[in-house]
Amino acid sequence: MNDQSEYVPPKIWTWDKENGGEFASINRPTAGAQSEKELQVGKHPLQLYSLGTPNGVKVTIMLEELLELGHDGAEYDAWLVNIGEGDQFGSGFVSANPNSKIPAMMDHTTTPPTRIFESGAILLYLAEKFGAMTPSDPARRAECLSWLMWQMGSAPFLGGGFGHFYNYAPYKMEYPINRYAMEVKRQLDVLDQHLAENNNMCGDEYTIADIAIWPWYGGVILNDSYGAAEFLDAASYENVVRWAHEIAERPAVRRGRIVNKARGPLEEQLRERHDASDFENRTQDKLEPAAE
Ligand SMILES: N[C@@H](CCC(=O)N[C@@H](CS)C(=O)NCC(=O)O)C(=O)O
Repeated sequence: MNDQSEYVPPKIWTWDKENGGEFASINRPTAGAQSEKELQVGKHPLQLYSLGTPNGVKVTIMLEELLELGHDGAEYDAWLVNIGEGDQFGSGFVSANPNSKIPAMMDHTTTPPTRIFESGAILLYLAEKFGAMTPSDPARRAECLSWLMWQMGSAPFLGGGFGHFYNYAPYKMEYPINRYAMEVKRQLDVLDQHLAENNNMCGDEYTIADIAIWPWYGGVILNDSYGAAEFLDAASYENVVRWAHEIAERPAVRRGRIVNKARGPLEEQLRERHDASDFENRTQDKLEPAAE
């Protein structure tokens, strides 16, 4: 296929299973459960069903930060949802998230258990439940929630737009890569100008806004996502670079970012987490090669 040839849309779109790309086998134009599969439930009040992607690690970082602050009620079981194998379409997962995307969480301290899906909603739910990681002053809280929602609205252009066409599409196309590179660089400049005046996204305080934004934009800056740091001239966003490195060094971030991770170096994978000691007890020889 030639990216210069013009696509003439048919009168009615139909699903072409052969459209290629890394996620071709799991993407489909319908919603709902495709198989019967109950969710596993562990011993802790919070049950997380996720994968160590940028959306997934927002929640595991948040939970590890809460535990670091001494909120024992934030103990959690993190179950691996292998989206490459279609786990997100199992009946149990769909009842936790009708949108069939990780992360999804169940809070078993309520009767019946409360389901929460969408990573931004999970961050906010946890912040409110524990009274942490979000300012209480109304003006500062408004700023924090504004940046949280900025992330939810902006990252699809980075992941679904730029990341998809730069890294996952079956072949490289100039038009979408150009369009999304332009938008991602604009977003990085938004962050860079803001972080020139602020230590973190909401002033000095480290909040759920930082936790939401870091996995996506820190991932690009630290070259963890798409191998695009050079292409996007990530080093030129000096304030984002400073912020990304500072957050990467936080103990809770170092733990949270490896939970439910099933790709990359084996020493950076803790596929499931059921106890705080799992981090120490993790040994490389216990891990099998990553299932892609
Ligand atoms: N807006 C959602 C996005 C979640 C999302 O896109 N999750 C991806 C992995 S990062 C997923 O589960 N994809 C599986 C699929 O599309 O079938 C959130 O922030 O929670």
